[in-house]
Parts: sequence; C-alpha cells; structure tokens
Amino acid sequence: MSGNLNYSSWSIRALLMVRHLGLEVEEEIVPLDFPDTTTRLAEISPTRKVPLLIWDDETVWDSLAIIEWLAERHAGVWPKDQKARARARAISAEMHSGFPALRSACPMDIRARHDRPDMTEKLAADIARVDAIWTETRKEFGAGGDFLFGEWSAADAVYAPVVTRFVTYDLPRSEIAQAYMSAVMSHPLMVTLAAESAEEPWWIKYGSDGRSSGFIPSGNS
Ligand SMILES: N[C@@H](CCC(=O)N[C@@H](CS)C(=O)NCC(=O)O)C(=O)O
Repeated sequence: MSGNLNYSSWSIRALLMVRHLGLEVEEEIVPLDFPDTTTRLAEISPTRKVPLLIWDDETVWDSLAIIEWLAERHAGVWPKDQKARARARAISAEMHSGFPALRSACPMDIRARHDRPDMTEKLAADIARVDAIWTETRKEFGAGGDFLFGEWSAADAVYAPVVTRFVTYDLPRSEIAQAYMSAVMSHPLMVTLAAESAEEPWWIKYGSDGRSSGFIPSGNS
C-alpha cells in the first residue's frame, strides 16, 4: 500500500525494494491529501500512514521496517559484506530520521522541475551532508558497480527520493554525486517509476497555508 508515487517518498523506498526482489504483491495506491485520505488510511494502517505491507496475517508499517522484513526473507536487500551492510544501515537510518530542512524545502515531486529554494544555512548543510554520504560511500564501497555499494541495495532505494529532489530542484552537487544520480535515474526501476509518476492523475500543492490536492484535468499531464 503506497501513497502517490510522484509525491510519497516513504512509499517508494519500500516499493522499489519489493519490485527489486520481484515479489508478487498487489500494489495499491491511496492518493494523499484528499478529504477522505485519513479515513481510508485509518481503515488499514495503525499509523494512518503509508507505506504498509500486508502479507498473509502480518501488517508491517514504516518504510525501514518493511525493508528489514524483506531482508529477513530475501538476499539482495542489504550489501553482502558485513562492514558495507553496517554502513548501508547507518546511512539509511540517518536519512530516515534526519534532513528536515531538505525535506520541507524540497518536497518530492518526481515529474516536476521547480526553482531552487532559498538556500538557508540548514538547507545547505543538509545538501552538503547528502553529497558527502554519496561521495564517501561511492569511494569506499562502490567499486563493484554504479550504486552506493556497487550493486543496487536498500540504501539506494532509501536515497532514490533524495536523488529525484536534487533533479527536481536542481540542487548543487559534486561530480561524483552527479554520476551517482545519473546511475539511479537510469536504473530500470527508476525509469519505470518516473513514467508511472508522470501518468498519475493527482496533483498536490505545498503552500505556506498548508497542502491542497486535486485531479489533473484530462488532456493535461
Ligand atoms: N516514518 C514513516 C513515514 C511515513 C509517512 O510519513 N508517510 C506519509 C506519506 S509519504 C503519509 O502516509 N502521510 C499520510 C497523510 O498525508 O495523510 C515511514 O518511513 O514509513
């Protein structure tokens, strides 16, 4: 169960890993920010949030918990090497619990291109930290491929929504970060996701007076 693919960054983290493993799940989207969204979410999710994985009689909420649920059952979620795996979990937990300035100034909007927001000190610090994470991880662990730990792993799924934000808001980045972003955006999982996001019929606006949503009139995209 996910929110809109274009906007729900937490949802796509879990979804990318479910798809990466090729699991047969029925994907359902609850569009966010509509008048009935909270009621619909309350019927299925103890937190009234997505993502949510319902598997037989188990209900697992929270993107990182879903990723760990997958990792307990399938290889290919976290890197094989123990040191790499510890780092992958550390940077993923850091993303999960941090970067408030980046998240609020640059809401995920995969299909759109927006002006770069005012560069406050806190936003610049978040951007620099993300760049440092990508650069250091690529240098230390990335030799086996184009992703943070070489092959695609959960760490890339966790950072994929951040990559799309760097694209959407044209955030400043180093050459190594740019190369990593290009690899992520060209991964087949992301190419598919970007196409699906572009086709979604809903819009969400993030204004100073809160969020609003609606349907894109047919004929527009
Ligand atoms: N820490 C949670 C965050 C989940 C979350 O905040 N999800 C948002 C969508 S991205 C949500 O469901 N919001 C409910 C709403 O907007 O009504 C996770 O990692 O899954």
